[in-house]
Amino acid sequence: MVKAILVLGDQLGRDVAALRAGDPATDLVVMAEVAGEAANLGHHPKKIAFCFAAMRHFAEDLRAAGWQVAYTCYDDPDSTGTIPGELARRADAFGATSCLATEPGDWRLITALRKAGVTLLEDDRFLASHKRFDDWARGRKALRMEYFYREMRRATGLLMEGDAPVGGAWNYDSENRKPPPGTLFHEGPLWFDPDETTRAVLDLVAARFPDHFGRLDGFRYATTRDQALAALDHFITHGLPDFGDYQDAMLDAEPFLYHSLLSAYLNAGLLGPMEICRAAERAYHDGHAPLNAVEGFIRQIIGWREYVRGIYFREGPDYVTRNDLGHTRKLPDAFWGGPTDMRCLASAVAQTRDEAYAHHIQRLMITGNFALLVGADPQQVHEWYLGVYVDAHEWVEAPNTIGMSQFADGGVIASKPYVSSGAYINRMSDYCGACAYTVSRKTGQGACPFNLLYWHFLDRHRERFRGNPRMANMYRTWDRMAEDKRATVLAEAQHLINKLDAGSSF
Ligand code: FAD
Ligand code: DLZ
Ligand code: SF4
Repeated sequence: MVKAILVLGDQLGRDVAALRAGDPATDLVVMAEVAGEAANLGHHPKKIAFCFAAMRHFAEDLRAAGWQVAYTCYDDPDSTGTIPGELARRADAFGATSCLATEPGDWRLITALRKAGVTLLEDDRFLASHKRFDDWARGRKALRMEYFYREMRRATGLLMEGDAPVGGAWNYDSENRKPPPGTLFHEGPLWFDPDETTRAVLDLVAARFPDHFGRLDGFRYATTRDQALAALDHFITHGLPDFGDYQDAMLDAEPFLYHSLLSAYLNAGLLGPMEICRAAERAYHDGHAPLNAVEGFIRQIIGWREYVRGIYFREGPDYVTRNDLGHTRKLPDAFWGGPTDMRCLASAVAQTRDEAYAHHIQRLMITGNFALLVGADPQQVHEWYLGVYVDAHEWVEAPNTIGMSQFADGGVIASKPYVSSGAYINRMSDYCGACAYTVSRKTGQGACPFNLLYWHFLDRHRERFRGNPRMANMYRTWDRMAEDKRATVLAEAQHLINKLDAGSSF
C-alpha cells in the first residue's frame, strides 16, 4: 500500500507519528503552504514567515533523509488552497492508496481530515497521551494543574529523588516572581540572520499578506532544528539562572527579559519537551542554575503545557465558543495598534506587533486582564491571540485564552478570574512611570483605568462569583468602600466603557 503522509507546519520533526509509520522507499510526504491555514485568520506576518520558512527547511531535511516530498508553495497555481485538498491532489497524482496524518492540534482540521477519510495517528510528541490525561481527570471535582504536574514529575523522573521531589518541595514559586531587576545581565535570546530560503519566504509574505497586523521586518527567529538547538543552549547558559526570579517581571524596553522564547520552536516540532527539560535539569545538577529557576521552568513545560493540551482535547470542539460571563464587547482598537494613553497596554501591543511575541504575564495581566475587565467578546480575544503570536496554535492558545485569561470556560482551568488593578502592574513593571495615568489614583482626573475597571468587573459579576471563596476578600474590600466612592468608581469606569462603545479610546 502506497501512502501519502501529511506533515503540517507544526509537525516538523522526523519522529512524528505519521512519518514513523511510513516508508521513505515507497511513500510520499505531502507538505503545503495554503491560504486555508495562513489567510483564514489575520496571522502575524512573522508567524507566517516562521511557519513557511521552517516548513521549507524541514522539507529539505526530509529529502536529504531519502523521502520524496511533494511541497506546495503558497503561490502554486495548481494549489487547492486547503490542507485536505492538497493531500488529496498529491495522493492522487502519486497513486497513493491511503492518506495518513499525525493528529492536528485543532478540532477544525481534525474534523476536515477525518471527513476526507484520512487516518489520524495520535500525536505522541507530548508526555501525556489523551488517555493518560483523561485517566487523571476522571472523577476529579476540579482539574488543578498542580496535581497534574506532580504526576508528570513522577512519570518523567524530572527533578526527582526516588518518589520525592528534589529539594523536598514540588514548587518553588514562593522564591520566584520578584519585581523587575534594576540591571539586566542577560544579553537576550539568540537570533539568526535569515538564509536564502527564509529570505524567499520573507519576500512572499511581504507580497501576499501586506494587510495583516504586525511587522515583518527584523525577522530573526530560528527556522531549523540546529538553530533551535543553539537557541536552547543559549537560554540554558544565559537566561535560565535568572528565569525564576524575574518570570513575572515586565520592562518597557526589555521585551524578552529572561524568558526562553522556545515556545515557537517547541510547538512547531523543532524541539521536544523532554530534551528541553533534561537540559534544564542538567543545568541544576551542574550547579549552573538554581532550583527555583529550573523547577519553575520545567513546570511550565511538563505542567502547564501538557495540562492545557489535555483540557483542550478533553473539553471538545465547542470549547473555543464558550462565554461563561456573557461578554460581547468588540475587541478595543488598541489591540490593533489604535491609540491609547495606557502605557502598559500600548507597550504590550507594540511589542506584539513588532516581535509576534509577548511573555506570559504581558499576555495574562496586561492584554488579557484589560480585555476581561472591559468585557470583550472571548471569541474575538481568542482569535487575536491565535493570530498575533508566533507560538500560537489552538490546542495551547485556546485554553490559555478562553480558560485561564478570560474565564469564559466557567472555571475549568482557573479557580478565579485573573484580574488586577493597577497596583499589581506597577509592582511588576516599570510601565506606570511613563504613563499618562497615575497608578496611585483611584478616581478622578488621571486615575489609572485598571483601578476603575477592576471594580466595575467585580461589581457587575457579583452574582456569578458569589460563593467563590477565593474572591471573598476582593468583595469584602469593595464592600468596605464608602458608598459614594463606589458610585464614583462605577460611574467613571462606565464612562471609559462608553468611550470604547463609541469607538473612541482612552
Ligand atoms: P517561557 O516563559 O520561557 O516558558 C517556558 C516554556 O513553558 C514556554 O516556551 C512554553 O512552552 C511553556 N509554557 C509556559 N507557560 C505556558 C502556558 N500557560 N501554557 C502552555 N505552555 C506554557 N503559549 C503558547 O505556546 N502558545 C500560545 O498560543 C499561547 N497563548 C497564550 C495566550 C494567553 C492569553 C496566555 C495568558 C498565555 C498563552 N501562552 C501560550 C502561554 C505562555 O504565555 C507562552 O507559552 C510563553 O509566553 C512563551 O514564551 P517563552 O517561550 O519565552 O516562555
Ligand atoms: C500556523 C500555520 C500557518 C500560518 N500556515 C500553515 C500552512 O500553510 N500549512 C500548514 O501545514 N500549516 C500551517 N500552519 C500550522 C497549522 O495551522 C496547524 O498545523 C494547525 O492549525 C494544527 O495546529
Ligand atoms: Fe497601566 Fe495604569 Fe500603570 Fe498606566 S498607570 S501603565 S494604565 S497600570
